[in-house]
Amino acid sequence: MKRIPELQMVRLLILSILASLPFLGAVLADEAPIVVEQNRRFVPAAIEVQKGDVLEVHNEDEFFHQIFSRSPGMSLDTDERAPGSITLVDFPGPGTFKVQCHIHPKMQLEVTVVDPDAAPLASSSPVQ
Ligand SMILES: [Cu+2]
Repeated sequence: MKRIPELQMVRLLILSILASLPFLGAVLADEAPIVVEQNRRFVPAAIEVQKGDVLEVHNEDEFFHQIFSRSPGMSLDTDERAPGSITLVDFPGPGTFKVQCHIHPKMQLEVTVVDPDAAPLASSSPVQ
């Protein structure tokens, strides 16, 4: 009989963890930009991320992909990545970076890294 309250505590704990999952998912989704590999394409093919963001690349195909970049400042050249794998990609700073797959040369991803703290461009002020 002593075990019943403990069991209820465990159930309550599990329920409260489950209840917080949708919120947690929303927070994670908000913070991590995601590109998926689908039908030998990056979706989306172009994405804008903020400086310091880590891009998640999800292999949702049923075959292997690989990612590399020869853009200046980038050091990205992964092993072949199995279906279902998630790869995290860092960028060196603001700029535009091209990401490709050596298995499927037509796969192209363009990542634009912006610095939200950078001063606005002079051209955005009204012309007189
Ligand atoms: Cu590929």
